[in-house]
Amino acid sequence: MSKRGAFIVIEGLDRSGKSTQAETLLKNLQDAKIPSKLIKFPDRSTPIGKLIDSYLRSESELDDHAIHLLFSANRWEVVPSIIKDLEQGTTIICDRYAFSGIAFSASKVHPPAKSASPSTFPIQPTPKLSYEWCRSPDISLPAPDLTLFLDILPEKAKARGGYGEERYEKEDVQERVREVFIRIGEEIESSGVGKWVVLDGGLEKEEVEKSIWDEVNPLTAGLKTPIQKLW
Ligand code: T5A
Ligand code: NA
Repeated sequence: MSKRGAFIVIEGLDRSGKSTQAETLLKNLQDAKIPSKLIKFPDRSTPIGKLIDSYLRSESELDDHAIHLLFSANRWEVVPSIIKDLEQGTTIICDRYAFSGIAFSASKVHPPAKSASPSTFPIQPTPKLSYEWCRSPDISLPAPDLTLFLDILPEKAKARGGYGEERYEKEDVQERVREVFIRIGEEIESSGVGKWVVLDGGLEKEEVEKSIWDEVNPLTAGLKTPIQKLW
């Protein structure tokens, strides 16, 4: 059996440098003559992606369940092409994946209830969608062989260009999102399906590039193992 390409996902908070690093990695793979391709979610170019784009820009409102399912459908519509490319030996770099889907949706909370007497205790916000519910539409998607999670403190991400323009780019949201990402990473690592690596996204671009290459390099020879499924 000939070798297949590796499925590499780059995840992280908003402005952690995912797109910058995904493009650099593509260039480095191409320079090394490794057949490779970059994809990104949400893919705003498809009919489903256009609905997502309008929602993210706050130009439209959608029920939380409905937008979550659209994000998932936007991944499922690309699955046949992901599998075909991997089987033909192309390595895929994927800028965000199902993990963003879970982290952002499971972080949505109800606004605090207006009580008659102000409480002296901090009230824990209640999630709108459970973690399990958020995970279910993405069950059986192709599993990444490697997920690189670019970790960054929300306050540091905020200082970078363009922050605050889209719906979820608020510090309290990003802090909850980061917590969910950490939980997902622990589950991936203990499931034995694919590898989850946390990298410091707060470093200089060139340093992050190097830490990514150290992780990706062992996969550039191609893989003989079958493509696995998420969870
Ligand atoms: N979402 C997504 C869901 O809710 N559900 C889902 O299922 C999915 C897939 C849009 C939103 O959708 C949500 C999550 C998001 O809130 P998007 O289209 O990926 O997702 O968002 P973008 O706006 O394209 O990307 P991000 O905001 O996440 O930014 P990146 O890609 O992490 O960061 P990047 O590379 O564009 O860099 C940002 C800025 O920082 C600089 C760059 O030059 C740029 O100006 N920078 C650095 N500066 C200093 N040091 C470094 N190391 C730097 N690296 C980059
Ligand atoms: Na991006």
